Amino acid sequence: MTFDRKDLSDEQLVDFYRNLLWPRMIEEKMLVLLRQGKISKWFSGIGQEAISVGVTLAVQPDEWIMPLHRNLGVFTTRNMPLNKLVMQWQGAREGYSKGRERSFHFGNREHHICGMISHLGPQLAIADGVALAYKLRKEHKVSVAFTGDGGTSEGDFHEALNTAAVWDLPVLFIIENNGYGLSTPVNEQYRCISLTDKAKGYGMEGVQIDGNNILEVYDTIKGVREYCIKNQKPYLIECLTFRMRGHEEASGTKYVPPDLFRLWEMKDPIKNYERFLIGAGVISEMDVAAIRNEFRDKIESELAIGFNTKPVVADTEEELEDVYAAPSNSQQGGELRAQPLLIDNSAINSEIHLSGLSDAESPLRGVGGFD
Ligand SMILES: Cc1ncc(C[n+]2csc(CCOP(=O)(O)OP(=O)(O)O)c2C)c(N)n1
Repeated sequence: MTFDRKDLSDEQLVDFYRNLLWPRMIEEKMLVLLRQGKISKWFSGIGQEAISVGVTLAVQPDEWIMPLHRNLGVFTTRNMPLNKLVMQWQGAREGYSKGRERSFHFGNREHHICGMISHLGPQLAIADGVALAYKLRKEHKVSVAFTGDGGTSEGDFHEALNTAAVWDLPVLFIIENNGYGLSTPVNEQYRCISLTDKAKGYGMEGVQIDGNNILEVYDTIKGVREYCIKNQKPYLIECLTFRMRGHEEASGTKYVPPDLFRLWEMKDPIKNYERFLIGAGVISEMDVAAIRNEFRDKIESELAIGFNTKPVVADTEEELEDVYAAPSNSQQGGELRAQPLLIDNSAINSEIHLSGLSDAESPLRGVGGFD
């Protein structure tokens, strides 16, 4: 694996290393806790961290990311405290979604992370919506959506990429091609040579990169982000990697040929990057040991806080309060019911000028309206 540091300072390279190692060490601890029966379910991103971490480092902290079930590195690189993540995973009230979801099906507005939708595709269209909002507000931003190789076979993938291409939306579509969609290998998933071939079909640019090389991920995403903002266009990035554990911990890996694990173990994103940093004299073996010790201690102290919560007692009234918006003044004291959302379409349509279509022909006709 070849690392090209370009103009990154030593401090940045070490910062990348810390960001990369942190989710790996958290996950290693989670696997132990799982076997001790202290947590119930875990989707592992071990071996794929360079993608989550590299992408998150390369975009702005206030740009929305739509992650999936293996993207712990997105959450940690956005500096979500581990103790609160543990509370979330335990279904505690003190977590991010008041005990309503566990696992990675949650988001957080403050960190600009959208909760994953389990159906493996809808987050892609949401990224379109966010990018449309950036476009209409003339904000120089991109939205980012993750999908797996399996997710690319969903109808949602087609709809989201086609819409982004036709509406010229600045979206980064990141495919983590990790060889398997549950037990389905990629040769049973698609017939194109590379998933970036699909980009051509939508009339957008695409690139395939080594998803285990953090500097390649970072540099590519930084460049592509600028392209998307400047040209107001989407981009498809296929990151090659491998799923080093089972689909989820309970399901095993019997269907994966052992040679593949041996091959990809040699391409481990952390070991390779660590070797590069030591070889380049950026860090020493002693520095590595010190960082690992620091993280080990931090994980223990954060877990102690994270596990120290009481079980949730459901309160129906409070649950309903989070379902409906607060009633307006005119409704006070009256019956609470859903109100239609009225948006002035003409303002949207005239601002976006999609392909020079008239308002009546515009694909945005009807956004928020009733026709
Ligand atoms: C519509 C739908 N079908 C099936 C599932 C069950 N499921 C969850 S993750 C997954 C595998 C997805 O594979 P891929 O997109 O390659 O992502 P990976 O798990 O490899 O990261 C499946 C089949 C689901 N959540 N939604």
